[in-house]
Amino acid sequence: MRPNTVKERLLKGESVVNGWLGIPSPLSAEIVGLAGFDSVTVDLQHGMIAFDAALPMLQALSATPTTPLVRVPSNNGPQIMSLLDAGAYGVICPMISTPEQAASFVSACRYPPKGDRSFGPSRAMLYAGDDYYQHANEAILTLAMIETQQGLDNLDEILAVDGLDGVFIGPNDLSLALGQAPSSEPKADVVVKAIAHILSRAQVHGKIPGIFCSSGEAAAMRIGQGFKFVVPGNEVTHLKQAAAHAVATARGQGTSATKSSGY
Ligand code: 3PY
Ligand code: MG
Repeated sequence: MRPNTVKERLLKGESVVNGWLGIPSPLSAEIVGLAGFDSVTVDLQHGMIAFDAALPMLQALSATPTTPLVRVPSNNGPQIMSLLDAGAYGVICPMISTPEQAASFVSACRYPPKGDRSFGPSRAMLYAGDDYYQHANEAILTLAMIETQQGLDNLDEILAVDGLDGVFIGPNDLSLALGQAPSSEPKADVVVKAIAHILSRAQVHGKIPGIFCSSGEAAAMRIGQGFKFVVPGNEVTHLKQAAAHAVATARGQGTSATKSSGY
């Protein structure tokens, strides 16, 4: 099977930088896939992307050196399995609030006896190779999003779920859950403390700590704190910022640094 180099590096304790796609375009996927990211996530939750658009994006990512991941819209087994069949090498699942939800998510990503994933990896085998089935259970990366109060309350039990590789913080939803305005770079004490708590509990459990960020600077800061899977904003933000900067520069108005929630 084509190795999942991102999962291998994460398991060795290395940090990886992940790109994020919200525009339903194989061309965008190819451009971002060639930009140097270790992995790239096709976002079917908040990106404008459904399965029919995600499939050619995963194909476009295959033409690049990056590892293809997806964020699913919800903890829905059949949907998770379809995206794995389409060749995703890892799944980020939003709004995981209980260990039962985490276990059900992991189960959808693992063939029996480890889970209840149904067999039919038609495109995954084209990308991965004919021995996909023998290695998929170990190779597929599973990241549960912690972004609810209940997820925080049940953090240790979620982190103890067998087969879950790591947790991924959604700072916008986490801020909302803690009574604050959504932000990819939260400053409120209660959110800053919650993020530090999730990081340290993930480290104690030996699970990968990941977090969504809004910029390269913010992602570098998170790596400095100990996060291993970081997202320096999505391509929508990058396009918006580069376009606004080009217009402002053309008009001699200097840089217009736009504040962004990361989307
Ligand atoms: C959040 O910030 O809530 C996210 O889900 C980021 O992707
Ligand atoms: Mg979220």
